[in-house]
Amino acid sequence: MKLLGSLTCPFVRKVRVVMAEKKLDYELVLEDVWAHDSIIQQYNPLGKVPCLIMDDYGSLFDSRVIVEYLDTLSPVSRLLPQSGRERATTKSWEAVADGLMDAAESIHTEKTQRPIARQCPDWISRQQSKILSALKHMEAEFPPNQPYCTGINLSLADLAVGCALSYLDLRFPELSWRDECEKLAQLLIKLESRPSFQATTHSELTLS
Ligand code: GSF
Repeated sequence: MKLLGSLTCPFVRKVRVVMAEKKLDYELVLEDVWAHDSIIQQYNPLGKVPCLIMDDYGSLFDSRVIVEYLDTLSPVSRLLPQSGRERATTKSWEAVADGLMDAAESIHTEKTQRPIARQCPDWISRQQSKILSALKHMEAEFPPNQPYCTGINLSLADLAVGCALSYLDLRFPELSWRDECEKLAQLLIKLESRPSFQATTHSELTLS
C-alpha cells in the first residue's frame, strides 16, 4: 500500500498512527497538493491527502474511510468496536477531533495561502470558536478516572484526539489549551510516549 500525504497534515498523521498501531506495512509518498503538478487529482477527485493507493491501484479517501478499512486488515489492536452504540461513540469522538483539525487547518490555509488583504477575520474567528468549543466538549466528555476517551481501552477515539491536540501544538503553540483541559493534557502525554506517535511526529526525522 502507498499513502499519499504530507508530514504536517493531521489527517495523514492519524492514518500513519493507525498503520503503526496495527503494525501494517506501507510506503509514505510525500505529495504537495498545492503544487501545480500534483498527482493527487488522479487518485482523489477532492484533491486532498491522505489518500491510500492499494496494491490493485484502487484508492481510498478520506482519513475516516482509510482508518476504518485499516482496522479490518489485522486483528492486532482493534481500534473500532464491532457495532452498535460503542462503535458510534468511538466514531463521534473521531468526528469531533477531525472537526477540530478541519478548523485548525482552515485557519492555517487562510493565513498561508491568502494575502493578508484577502484574509477574512470573521472566518478565522469562526474557526477559532470551533476549536475552543471542541476542546471544551472533549474535556467534558472525557470519563473521569479513566485512561482513555471511551474507558479502559485505547481506541481510534484517542488516536484522533491525540493527532488533533498535537496539531494545535504545531500550528498554534501560543494556544495554552492545557490550562483548561487537564484530562486531555494527561491523555496526550500518554499517547506521545507511544511508538506510533513518536514515529510520526510532524518532522522529516520520522521518514525512515
Ligand atoms: C480532510 C483532509 C484534508 O483536509 C480527511 O482526510 O479526513 N476529510 C479529509 N487534507 C488537507 C491537508 S491538511 O494538512 O489538512 C488537504 O489535502 N487540503 C487540500 C485542499 O485542497 O483542501
